[in-house]
Amino acid sequence: MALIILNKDIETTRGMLYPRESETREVRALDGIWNFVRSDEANPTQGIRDGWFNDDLSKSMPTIPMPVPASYNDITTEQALRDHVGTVWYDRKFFVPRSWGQHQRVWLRFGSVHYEAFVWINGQSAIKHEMGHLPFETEVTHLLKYGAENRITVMCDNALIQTTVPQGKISEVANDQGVTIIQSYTFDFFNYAGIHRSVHLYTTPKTFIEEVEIKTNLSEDNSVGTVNYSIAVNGTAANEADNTLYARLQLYSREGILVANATSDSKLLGSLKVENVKPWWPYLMHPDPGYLYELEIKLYAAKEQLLDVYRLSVGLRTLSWNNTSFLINGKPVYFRGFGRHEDADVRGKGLDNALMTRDFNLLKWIGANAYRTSHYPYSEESMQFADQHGIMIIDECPSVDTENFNQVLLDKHKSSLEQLVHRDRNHPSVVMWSIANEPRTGQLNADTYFQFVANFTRSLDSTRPITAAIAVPSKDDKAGRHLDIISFNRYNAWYSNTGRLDMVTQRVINEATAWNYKYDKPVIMAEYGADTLEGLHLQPSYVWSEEFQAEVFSQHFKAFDALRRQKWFIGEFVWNFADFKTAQSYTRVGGNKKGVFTRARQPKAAAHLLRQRYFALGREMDKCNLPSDLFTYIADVGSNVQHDSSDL
Ligand code: BDP
Repeated sequence: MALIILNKDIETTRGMLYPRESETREVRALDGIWNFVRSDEANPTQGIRDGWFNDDLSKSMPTIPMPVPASYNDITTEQALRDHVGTVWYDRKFFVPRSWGQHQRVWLRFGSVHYEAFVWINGQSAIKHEMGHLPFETEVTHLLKYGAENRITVMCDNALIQTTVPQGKISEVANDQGVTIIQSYTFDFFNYAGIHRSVHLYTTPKTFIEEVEIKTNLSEDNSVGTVNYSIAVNGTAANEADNTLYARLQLYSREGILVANATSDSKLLGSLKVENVKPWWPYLMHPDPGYLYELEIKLYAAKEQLLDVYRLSVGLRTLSWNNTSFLINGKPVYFRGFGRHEDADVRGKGLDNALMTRDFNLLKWIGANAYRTSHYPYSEESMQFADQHGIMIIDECPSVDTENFNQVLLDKHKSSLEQLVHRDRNHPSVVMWSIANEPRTGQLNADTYFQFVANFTRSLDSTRPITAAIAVPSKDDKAGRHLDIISFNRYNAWYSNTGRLDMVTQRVINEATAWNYKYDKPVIMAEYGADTLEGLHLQPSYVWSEEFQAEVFSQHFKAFDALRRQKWFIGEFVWNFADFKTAQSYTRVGGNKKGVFTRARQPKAAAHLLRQRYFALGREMDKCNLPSDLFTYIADVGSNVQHDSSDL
């Protein structure tokens, strides 16, 4: 293990736009049922050596059907596939219209493949990408056959080692027949793998809008907004005659009214001014949260020649923070939300629009205004949803339980943040970057390591604060001084002092206070909770019961209310939104059951309690309306009815 870690430059990526149709672009999804092969664990590179990508996979090996997008693990009934370690293969055929072969370029884009992907088109290598949960793309214009059938082949490797993000370990262990390969990891969510999000083919003109970066601002009274833009172009026209390109930008309100426009010079950057602006507000902080404008960008070459059109949703808001508070549009924010997972029965971490929509409905039902994308970036589709509904996001990179800090790991960790910032920087819902979950920040080297990671993230985006969810005791931590906001995770009455409801409140107050005392920065409790088996009722409350979860929450609420009186305590996040699958362990009954909702997205008893609290907080702080069904009618007990123990 290297003792000295250097802040080296990494291979840079670029800002990636979500594939959208326009007058100048076409988009086609390659989602559907693909053919699939599980490699022999003992021979993971066989497919490469034998050239499985040169022809249909079915010519090399028997294939099975596999849905895309989805994790492959829970699709069949085979334990060998669920627990597979190493490579798997996918392929499918598709047609490309003849028209795509003329005067344009074609791109292949994956929303995410976990963990490493190797892609071939018609047997020729197209792209390789390492890192789950993040998109990647490449030009395939020269690899495609137009007006003809094509084949795409993907090899996916799920192996996590000490230099992947997140880290894992692979070992050979004796079993009853000989030896077997075991993947282990310290985090508890199941290492689902496969083609997790949509695969798109899309066209662009020869010279096109490749990157757009938006930064917004509001006047002090929130009445005038500014949209600062900068555009990067890719293409032949750009190389040959840079100085003849310009962009026309038009900003439309939600109602489709033009509210601002601008024409850039050849630098392709500038700003638009919006009078009487409608700022982007979080859910329940304003009667019209998640207000988005549409920015239409038209790229022109000399003589008014329209080259490309791209449209992007824009929310105008400001963020600011200091050592006691975090403000949006000048108003202090108190976060009330969840840590979550992308996880569901059968499809694992595969994108599912029905599930995503249900999850947002539940978030709104319960009165949450935020979540952290624990412990990796979530789908781009969910980021768009959060923009539209005013749900604030603490956007986390895939670094979990980071330890054994070394140079290769640092370079990849930085790359994961660069890819994340490049993907998500234009989302108004993203209000903070989380650079790690529960890193071992007491270890030697953690100080330098996190200084590099935090400063690198700041150099990519200085408009959002940086946090990390830390679980080492504050006295041992070496990373907090590099953060803007301190988040901590702690399981009082669960992992420590199990069952002791009388040992929660004061401990939470003490720990939050210690963090604030050490770093003089705002503090969030980013995880607390208790495993709860749906339907298990025990009175008096006992661990794993629905009663216990509700009481653990309630003991935390007392602490949060005491802490809220100190201005620097700015948020509470329950672990977890819903039950989720984990690796097999005797501490888990069918997975992690700390969900407020079951894995099927139905409320446990504590959900109703949490809902009353989150709306009560919204009422107190942001004067939001309360839903009419928040409190169940019980009895009309007159206001002067007195009760005491003699009633019993
Ligand atoms: C925390 C981790 C989270 C786990 C949780 C738990 O950050 O990923 O799921 O513990 O054990 O330490 O429930």
